[in-house]
Amino acid sequence: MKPGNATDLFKAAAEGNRIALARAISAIERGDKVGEEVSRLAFPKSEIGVSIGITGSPGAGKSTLTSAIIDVIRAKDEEIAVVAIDPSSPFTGGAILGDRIRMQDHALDNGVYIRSMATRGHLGGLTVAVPEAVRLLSAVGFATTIVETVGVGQIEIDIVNEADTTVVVVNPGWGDSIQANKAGLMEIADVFIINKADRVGTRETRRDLESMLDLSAAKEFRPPIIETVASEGKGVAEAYDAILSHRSWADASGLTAERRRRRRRNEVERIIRATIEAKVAKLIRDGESDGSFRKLDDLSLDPHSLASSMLEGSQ
Ligand SMILES: Nc1nc2c(ncn2[C@@H]2O[C@H](COP(=O)(O)OP(=O)(O)OP(=O)(O)O)[C@@H](O)[C@H]2O)c(=O)[nH]1
Ligand SMILES: [Mg+2]
Repeated sequence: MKPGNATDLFKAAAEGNRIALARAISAIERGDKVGEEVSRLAFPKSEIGVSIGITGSPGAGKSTLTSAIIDVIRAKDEEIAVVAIDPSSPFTGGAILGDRIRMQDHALDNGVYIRSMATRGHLGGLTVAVPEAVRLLSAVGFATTIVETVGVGQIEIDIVNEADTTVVVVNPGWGDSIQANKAGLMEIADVFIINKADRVGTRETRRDLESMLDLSAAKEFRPPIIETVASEGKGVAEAYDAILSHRSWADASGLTAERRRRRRRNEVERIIRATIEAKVAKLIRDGESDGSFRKLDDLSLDPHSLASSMLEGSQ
């Protein structure tokens, strides 16, 4: 296998070569030509597997829950992939190591593939790279891919909302569900999980969620609320059943097909946006280096005229 050859890389990854898979995802992450080619090869088989998005506030227990769901899936002898989104902000950066340690339970299991992804490098960042990586994982044979991300920003919410089923994890205690609501997580949930249900306040949190659901625009599918103690594996089988029930309903009602249709279009839009943004950045850099902006500074040329001439020059 020659590194850098997308066809060989994809073929090896599809045959179960994990090193090839890791390299292919790195190429996607960088957003280079090899990454694009790998994505193109993966595309026809990119919707065989299903995706589950898991989000919630920092420390809600998403990784612990993911790890417990892996146990449930492995008990059925199915393979599973996990994409953990490394938030590059220092605020949550410290949690990455924790994730790795928790996930290490599965490190020696070849039926489990865990990958962190970060924003670095890619044109369009995670919003372009993550869906491509999820497609690749499906194409190389993973029936299920979980995408774990902290629900702190619009980018993370966009990513997780494009999964076939979106799980929002909240904790007991006054405030967490309200925070989740403010962050826009209520609207995207297909399944709610109250994790750390061993703590006080579980009943109140359930009541909060129920009343928020009552108030929100009636959805065709009312998200179920499942209580878990992920650190002890309690309630996790029920949580996974709720995910499967949502999926059956979504498949039958046409929601899955509709979401995937929207996701494909969003991907095109993001790629176009990222490409145009890169061109804008280049025009500005060139304008600085070739002195075009000086005319602006001595007020001899107005911004409209300068922008027009720079755009014309780039044609
Ligand atoms: N009491 C209790 N603690 C839990 C439970 N589930 C997870 N924890 C603990 O909560 C802490 C955070 O768990 P993580 O799984 O890292 O949470 P996370 O949501 O992935 O965190 P970030 O990725 O940093 O946002 C850890 O110390 C876990 O052991 C639970 O059900 N009950
Ligand atoms: Mg985590």
